[in-house]
Amino acid sequence: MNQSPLTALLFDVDGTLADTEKDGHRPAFNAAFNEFGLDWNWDVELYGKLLDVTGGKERIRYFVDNWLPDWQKPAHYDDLVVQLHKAKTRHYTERLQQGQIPLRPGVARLINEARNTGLRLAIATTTTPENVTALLQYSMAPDALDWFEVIAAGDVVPAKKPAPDIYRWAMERMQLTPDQCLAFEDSFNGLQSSRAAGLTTIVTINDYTALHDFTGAALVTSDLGDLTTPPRVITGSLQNEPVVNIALLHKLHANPIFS
Ligand code: XBP
Ligand code: MG
Repeated sequence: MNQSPLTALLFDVDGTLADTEKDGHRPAFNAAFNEFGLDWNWDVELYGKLLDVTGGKERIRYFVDNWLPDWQKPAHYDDLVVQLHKAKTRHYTERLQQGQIPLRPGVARLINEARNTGLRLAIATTTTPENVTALLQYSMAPDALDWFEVIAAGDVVPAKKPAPDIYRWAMERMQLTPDQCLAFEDSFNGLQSSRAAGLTTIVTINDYTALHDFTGAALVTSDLGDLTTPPRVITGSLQNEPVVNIALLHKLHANPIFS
């Protein structure tokens, strides 16, 4: 039971605000590998396995260590990873600028409702800050960056999700405690992170995360839902609300029933 009134919503980005991984991050990594003359190609299935590790630089290292054990790392390997990742960020943000990645169903609606009812908003993500800026600006609204009080992203904390640090970092800056907030996630690692930070969490699944273990979520749905297309409930209840709306958030916050 959360004793304090609901004050803020903390959103993950990748997989939660938009389906960014398969057609956004993945091709951007491949474009960077190509640019550097590396014949590495992360297909859709392999990328699903690589998503076990959060953080793009960390993911490249995980791939090299586990899929290319015989590859001779160059002397400048650490720098190569940094440069590859910079190129990947450029390719990714270019894709966003071209408007290639829409928000997931219900995200724009819920964020508008939250703004209209005075809930405070923040981002807590593993991804690079430029990626968040580009997604908010090009997929949400030109001024959407101003709607979020804190953007907690990337390397601001050394321990990425599933560690709770990024959520704690965001709440510290907002001077809020976990029982004043709700988190939105899409993945096992994300849920581990938000729960370890003490946050009641709503999960919306996607193709990569549908089979993850979401024990501890207050609600698991296909998406947030729009008035024409309600969400499919996987665990929990919409409590007589048609979609994941602010009324439901208040109910879940006041009386979270964890799966
Ligand atoms: C997101 C990630 C990120 C992105 C790539 O996880 O794992 O690594 O895939 O971003 P979450 P960068 O949604 O749990 O925060 O390449 O910028 O690291
Ligand atoms: Mg995510």
